[in-house]
Amino acid sequence: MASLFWVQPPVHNPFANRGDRGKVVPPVDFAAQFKSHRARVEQGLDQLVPPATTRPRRLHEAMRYALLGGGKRLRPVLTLATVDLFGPRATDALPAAVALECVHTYSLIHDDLPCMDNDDLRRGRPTTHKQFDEATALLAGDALLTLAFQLVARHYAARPALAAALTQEIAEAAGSERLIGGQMEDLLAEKKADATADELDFIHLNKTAAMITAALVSGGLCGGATDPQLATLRNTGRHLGLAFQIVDDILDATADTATLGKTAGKDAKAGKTTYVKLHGLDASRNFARQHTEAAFTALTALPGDKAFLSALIESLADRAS
Ligand code: GRG
Repeated sequence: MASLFWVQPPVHNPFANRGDRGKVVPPVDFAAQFKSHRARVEQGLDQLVPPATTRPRRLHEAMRYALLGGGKRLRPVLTLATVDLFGPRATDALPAAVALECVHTYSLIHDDLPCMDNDDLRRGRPTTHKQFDEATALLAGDALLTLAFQLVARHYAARPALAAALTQEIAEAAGSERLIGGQMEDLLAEKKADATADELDFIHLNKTAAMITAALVSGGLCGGATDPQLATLRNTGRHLGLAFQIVDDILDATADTATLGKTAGKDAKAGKTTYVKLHGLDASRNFARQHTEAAFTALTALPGDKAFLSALIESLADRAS
């Protein structure tokens, strides 16, 4: 399968050509479905984020620069793909999907700042602080994080229980024990010669897997998932998040800057502990494969047609084949 992000041979996907209860269905047109989900996300971002002409203009320009300048849109597409599993009576998950992309983009803006990763390139363009200035980038990140919760409160006001559940899910994923905690431990680990495997797992489970899990769970919440189904989505997100991060480490070590759209080889240059540094390339590829297969296994407990979601998971693993 040729994915929209990269071109690699396919891995075995137990859901390919199969719908619910193993019923054979026509092959999923992954590229077309991804494009359609992504187009919905782009439109949602454009419409739900204040126009660049909003006062103060410079701040809204910076928010839109960071948000609308590319990116795979993995998290919002995961939300839309997940809610689709639950059928046509689900609540529209687009505002939640946009909120997740706002949180993710804020974290990228702040991660790129000189006081953190000090990067010049993001999504193939100058980072927000390079394009504007540090203070504007900091405020644009703050504003995107805040906007995420404004969107959830506003768009799910008629469903207060759903609004509360989404708020809790996204806030916990983005908070001090998950995304920000993972980032903190990442910064602390950089100051040491070597991080342990346990520290590396904490960093990746929280810096990477937490937001991916929140994307799946938010789709489930909009779809009215039961508690066991939400637990399954968390388990899927954990494995998918770890696979995604391991693949990210492999790509940092093997791909070039032009392909990645961000500076390649940064981890090794910074002496950073990664899966590749701890375990080597082959073992890292095996770990990524194992977590991908565990994500496929978890998916079997969910309702609906899993063909697109599983093809998306498969394409993420295939980036490092
Ligand atoms: C500043 C609180 C705070 C957190 C920063 C996102 C992040 C945490 C750091 C960026 C560096 C990094 C390797 C994070 C791991 C997660 C990850 C791979 C993020 C990049 O996500 P992609 O590849 O990016 O989905 P696009 O640009 O496609 O959206």
